[in-house]
This record gives sequence, C-alpha cells and structure tokens, in this order.
Amino acid sequence: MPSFLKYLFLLLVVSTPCFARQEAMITLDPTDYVGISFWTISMAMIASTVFFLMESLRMPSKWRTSLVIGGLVTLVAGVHYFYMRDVWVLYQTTPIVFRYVDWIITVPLQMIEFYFILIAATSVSFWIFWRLLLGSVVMLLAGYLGEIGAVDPWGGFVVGMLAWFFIIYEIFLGEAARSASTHGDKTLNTAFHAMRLIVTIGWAIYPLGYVVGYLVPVVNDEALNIIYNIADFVNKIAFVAVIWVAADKQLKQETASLT
Ligand SMILES: *C/C=C(C)/C=C/C=C(C)/C=C/C1=C(C)CCCC1(C)C
Repeated sequence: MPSFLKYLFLLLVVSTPCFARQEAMITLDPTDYVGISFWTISMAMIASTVFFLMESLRMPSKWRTSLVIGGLVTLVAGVHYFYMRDVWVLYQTTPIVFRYVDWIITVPLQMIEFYFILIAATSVSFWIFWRLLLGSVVMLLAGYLGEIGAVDPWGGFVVGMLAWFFIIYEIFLGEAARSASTHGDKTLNTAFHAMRLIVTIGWAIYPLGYVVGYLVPVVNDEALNIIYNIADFVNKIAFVAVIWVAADKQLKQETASLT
C-alpha cells in the first residue's frame, strides 16, 4: 500500500532528530517521579503520533485533516518532552521556555482542529478561528510572563484566566456554539461537545498547576510539573482520541449502510 509506506517514511524522517540528540549523559533516578512522568509522557506522545497519522488514512475524508493535525500536536509535544525531561533530570528545574514554546505551537493547532470539525459540516466564518487564536495567545503570553517573573504572578494569572473564559464563552455561547447546534450531523456534534468538555474541564488542570507552582506560600516545582504533565496527557492525547472515536463511529455507520 503506497500511501501507507509514504506515511511510514515521513514518520521516520520526522522522528529521527528526536532520537539522535543525546548529547548529555542522561540517567533516570527511580525516585524521580517527575522525571519518570516526563519520560512516560514523551513516549505516549510519540506512540499517539504514529497511531493518529496511520489511522487518518482509513477514516472518512472529512475527518482526515483533523486527525493529521492532531498527530502533529502530539509530535510537537513529544519532541518538546524529550527536551523538558532533560532540563528536569539534569537541573531539577521547571523547563518554562520549552513548555511555553510547545504550548504556543500546539494550542493554536488545536484551535485549527476545532475549526476543521466545524467546517466539516457547516459554514462558519473564519473569524471564529481568529477569535479562538487570539484568546489562546493572550492566555499563554500572560501565563509565560507570570511564570518567568516578568510580571506579577497574580497579574499573569488573572489575565490568563480572563482569556480562557473568553474561549469558553466563544465555544459555549458564541458563533462556534450556534453553528454547531444548528447542523444535523450527529457524530460531528458529539465530537464538538466532547471537545468543549476538554477545553473546560481538561484545561482547568493548567491553572491548578500554576496556583501550586506560583501562587501559594510554599511553591512546589514537583507538583507544578506533575500537574502540567498530566494536563498535557489528557488535553493532547485525549483531545485527538475524541476525534478518532467520532471518525471511527462514522466509518462503521457508513460501512454498515453499504451492506
Ligand atoms: C497542549 C497544551 C495545552 C492544551 C495547554 C493549555 C494551557 C492552558 C489552558 C493554560 C492556562 C493558564 C491559565 C488559564 C491561567 C494562567 C496560567 C495558564 C497559562 C497556565
């Protein structure tokens, strides 16, 4: 199957740099639970990438782009996790810059996924995408400035929360919500509702990490990184898994209606 081989080759090319860069001697202490969580999640990200890219090939065409973008999200995150793990293991410090470079690439990609889910079944204006993008950029910029101490941690937190609420408003009450509730495609609606839950409940894990990392009297780097790591696992892998489940369901329905 030529397209299958094409993907395999692509994956090989893309993944080589992440395995070929081992300049420092890295070892993992069995009691370093944060380091182990970095390691485990880096592997989960790479494995999910292979899965989502491969599976996109057999899905109905309107789901394919979302799954490929989802695979890019887990790929970009996976490579960042290799670097973040090294920073943690070598220096036991929070890899703030790698974390935010990862987020500033992957969160907008997820907004594109959202947009593709919407346009797969209905006509929405491209403005939705720009508003979601604007909200996420402001949210992440505020968090970053708060974490590096360029602004007061509370200031970064408040602005970040407001931007997040704006995104929630947009997908529950704004144009995105209205167009999703008016089209008739059941699998797309299910995917849209599940994605909304991820942005609301799944994303809520991040501010929680920020609070224990920066806003409580005794700040805790270990808790901060464990919480962010769990959040990334849920919000990157589960986010795409939701799309995969919906696509798979539709494929089965289509196959059933043919026989
Ligand atoms: C793949 C990475 C994702 C989905 C990252 C999401 C990050 C957030 C939802 C961060 C949110 C924050 C706030 C809502 C308040 C201030 C601090 C942040 C940036 C941690």
